[in-house]
Amino acid sequence: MPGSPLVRPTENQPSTSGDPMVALPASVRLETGRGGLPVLLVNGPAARAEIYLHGATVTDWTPRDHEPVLWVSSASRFARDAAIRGGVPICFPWFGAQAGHPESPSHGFARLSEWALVGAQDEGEDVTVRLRLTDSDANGASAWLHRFEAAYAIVVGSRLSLALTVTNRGDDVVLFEEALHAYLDVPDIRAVEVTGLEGTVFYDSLAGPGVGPVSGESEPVRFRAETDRIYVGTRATVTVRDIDAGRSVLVGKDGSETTVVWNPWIDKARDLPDFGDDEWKNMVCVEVSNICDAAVRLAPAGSHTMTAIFELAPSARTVTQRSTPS
Ligand code: TA6
Repeated sequence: MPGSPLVRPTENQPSTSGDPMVALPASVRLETGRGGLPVLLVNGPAARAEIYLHGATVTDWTPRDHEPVLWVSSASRFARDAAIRGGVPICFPWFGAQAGHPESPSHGFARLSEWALVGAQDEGEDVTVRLRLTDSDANGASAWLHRFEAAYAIVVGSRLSLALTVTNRGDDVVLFEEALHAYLDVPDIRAVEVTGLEGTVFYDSLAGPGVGPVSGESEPVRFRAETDRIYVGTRATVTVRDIDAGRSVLVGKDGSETTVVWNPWIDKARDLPDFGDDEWKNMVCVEVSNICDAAVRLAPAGSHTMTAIFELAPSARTVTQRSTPS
């Protein structure tokens, strides 16, 4: 794109395509963000977004005329040795603790690694940003001795689409878990209900390891205490409905068999150093994922794509509508 600013794919490594620089459209700027971390600021016709190369973490998605959809803790660290507490961190190649490796970082190394910027372009109302992580770039990949490439396509528009494609670059079969650990902003968790998982079997992570699955509930998920559930065998779109604010966020997906729902409530929020004590009221995590029995098995040269699609339900009131009493 003639005249487009050229930037280095990552701070410390040229891109493997041999093209040392990446052309950015006018809708995308590479800036120095919080903690001095490189951040992409996307300002498209239909929405704005903020994407840290650190962990390929999308920390803001705000459709035009609407409030931000993603939540970030005011106590989050922005540092190379920490995951960002909020937005959409990527859990890969394991979820939670790594089996047999208690010393390994929770939720894997992808959210702690510097992803390379591969490209960005305008496509009508949408802006697409492409990032990549390989075993040679990843921080702490020594805990997982497999050669891989993870490609991440972020489409910013009236919908936010996040597609994670993992390719096995090695000679052995690999097994991995993945989750797009999305933190959604809600005015009050006690007025939120999550629908789309009724009747779906789930593991209650608070029940501890080795406890079997719980049969599905007929009601929407409502929050009255710490909630940490892994819904299995579900491809359903989930709706996060805020009854008071009259806003619903739909979380659609593809290539995903599990959905995690999490709110830390009071005590866990207080225990987490990078989470404000009262912030449990204002977020809910809905995580498009492949974990537990749904871990992905890839043959050499095999690829798998998991996609999460976020959109506001048509009934969502715009900023102006919310400020004008009906
Ligand atoms: O996704 C839910 C969960 O696995 C919870 O168990 C809770 O630990 C949360 O993730 C946060 O994990 P983190 O490693 O980011 O503190």
